[in-house]
Amino acid sequence: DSHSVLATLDRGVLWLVLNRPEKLNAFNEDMHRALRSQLDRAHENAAVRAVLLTGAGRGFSAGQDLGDRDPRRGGPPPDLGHTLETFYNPTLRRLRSLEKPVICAVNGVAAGAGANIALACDIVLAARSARFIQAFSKIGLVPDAGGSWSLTRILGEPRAKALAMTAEPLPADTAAEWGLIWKAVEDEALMDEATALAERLAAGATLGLGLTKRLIQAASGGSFDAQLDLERDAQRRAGQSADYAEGVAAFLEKRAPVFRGQ
Ligand code: T3D
Repeated sequence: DSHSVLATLDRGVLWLVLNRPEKLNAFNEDMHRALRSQLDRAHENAAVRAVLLTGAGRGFSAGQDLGDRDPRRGGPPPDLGHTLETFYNPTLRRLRSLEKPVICAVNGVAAGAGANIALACDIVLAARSARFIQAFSKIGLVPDAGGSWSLTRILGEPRAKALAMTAEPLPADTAAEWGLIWKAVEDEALMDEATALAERLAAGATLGLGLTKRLIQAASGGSFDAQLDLERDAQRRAGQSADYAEGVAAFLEKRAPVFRGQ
């Protein structure tokens, strides 16, 4: 088993900790495989009702491990289109398509693909000392791991271009002010807040939360009219779930609902 991603299932929350702290959790192939297989497990295992992604040590992730891209070793330049298609893109697609809440606790610097993997999660909390860096331009690359999409969708072209072209670090507070993340919290409070949030969501009506994620992601690509149809279809499914029946019964009985994720 790989140690580059630590995984624990606790109270319905699958904790995934990127674990190459001496490299600021930079991605090598082993870490990619480990993260991907844990996300597949999150998809397949009904006992997983939320995912909490964070990093070990002082950083969240410094993106691609550049030690694996050393041009001084000789040989032809790497085919980065191939590495994206093989390693990064399946993980990004899995994060977005997973019909369960994915919370990201950005515990420190998030650079390059590390920043954009965080931004692809559903709810992002960041330690006040964390920074988001679109580091790509410093080494002649373009934003990947979904960054050109998420930065532009969320921030608009002016800020997206400036961040991507300058690679200036964006402090967590500014990221929150700009709506790039959910909130910045005191460093010491980050893990407690993220855990409480993940556990709350893991105790929620999982089917409804998964459909909510799908609807919101579909919204920016479609028309109001098409979105009404998607809402109708999703609500039809949610309305047949046991958790919905429990939610309404609990409301009428003036008690807290007990959701089972079904
Ligand atoms: O290749 C493909 O498949 C295409 C996909 C590309 C996706 C990408 O992510 S490209 C962008 C890659 N990432 C970067 O360019 C960021 C590089 N790192 C940095 O700029 C800085 O490390 C940070 C700003 C993130 C943090 O700075 P600082 O001063 O807090 O830490 P540091 O001293 O630079 O780093 C600590 C250690 O981690 C250091 O090792 P050492 O000297 O103690 O042995 C450093 O070399 C190592 N490290 C940091 N980032 C990476 C890394 N090692 C390998 N790859 C890294 N990306």
